[in-house]
Amino acid sequence: REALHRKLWHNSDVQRTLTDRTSSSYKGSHGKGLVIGGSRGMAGAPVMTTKAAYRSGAGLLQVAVPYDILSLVTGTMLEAMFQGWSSHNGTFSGTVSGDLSEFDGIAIGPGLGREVGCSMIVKAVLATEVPLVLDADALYHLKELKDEVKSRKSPTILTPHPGEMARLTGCSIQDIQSRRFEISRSFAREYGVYLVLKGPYTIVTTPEGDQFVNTTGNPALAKGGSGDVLTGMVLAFVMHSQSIQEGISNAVFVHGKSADTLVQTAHSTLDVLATDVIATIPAVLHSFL
Ligand code: NPW
Ligand code: AMP
Ligand code: MG
Repeated sequence: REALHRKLWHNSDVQRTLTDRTSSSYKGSHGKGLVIGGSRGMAGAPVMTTKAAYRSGAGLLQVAVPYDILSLVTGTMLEAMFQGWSSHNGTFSGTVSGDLSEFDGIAIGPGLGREVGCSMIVKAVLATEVPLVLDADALYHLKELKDEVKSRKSPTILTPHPGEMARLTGCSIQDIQSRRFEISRSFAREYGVYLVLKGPYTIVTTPEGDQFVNTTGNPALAKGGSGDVLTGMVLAFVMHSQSIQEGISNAVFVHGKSADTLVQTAHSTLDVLATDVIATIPAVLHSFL
């Protein structure tokens, strides 16, 4: 029988693998990232993703949102560069139709919406040879893009919650919850992706089927926006880490540890906002670096 590699990811693993900047750093050496998402009514999601990515070490971030929310989101964050895109009848224009290979990483999905035009953007992004984080509505569009996922040569990271995992696999949510390790492993191997199955004890599975189980987090994270924050953290950590798995596991750990820190200090599990989690990333990182 094939040996199963399964490990808990602890504080000591983060301490061992998290690397600081060097004195010769410049903004381009820590990751030029692109966040694609947002739609009418879900303008906040890509902004939270981007803020979380900047708080997690990204060097330079661009955000691509539909033109109709561009003016709304531009004022929400001074450090990021915003770009617009539009999609009509299956074609799209704007940043996302240009050369995406200049980026060190792309995160797509938070607040993106489910319009057909958005699936064209997901398809275009899958075709670029850049590490990619697919979350939220990008996962919805993957239903029709399975071959494009399988044929990618750069790292592909999927961050589904159990509902999204059920949609991706055609299993019920109950099935997913009762066979989390097994379903994650067969999916990651079949599609050649890093699979982050979220929830308490989030499991990170590599394309080879190795599994790393997170040891932080609490029910304060069961609130709108938590996943959008995690997506930005995964993007940033992957861009500045030596190993994709270490980057993902560290992002998941710090995300959960931020929520743990909040409830151990000034909050209850009832009142934590996703933006509070972003604001607590610095304290957690400070404990390691
Ligand atoms: P139910 O019905 O709740 O019991 P979707 P989404 C299930 C954006 N956001 N365990 C759930 O079950 C996101 O970025 C924007 C078990 C339901 O069936 C996306 O673009 C925000 N089941 C978009 O909203 C803040 C679970 O999955 C289905 C589960 C839609 O994302 C909020 C729901 O999944 C939000 O992040 C669990 N742990 N979790 C903003 N401020 O702009 C979920 N389910 O249909 O993919 O919807 O996750 O809400
Ligand atoms: P999303 O559903 O996409 O917003 O993602 C929710 C995020 O919060 C994921 O990172 C989950 O692992 C985390 N989360 C949600 N509920 C809990 C919980 N009860 N305990 C620990 N983490 C949770
Ligand atoms: Mg989500």
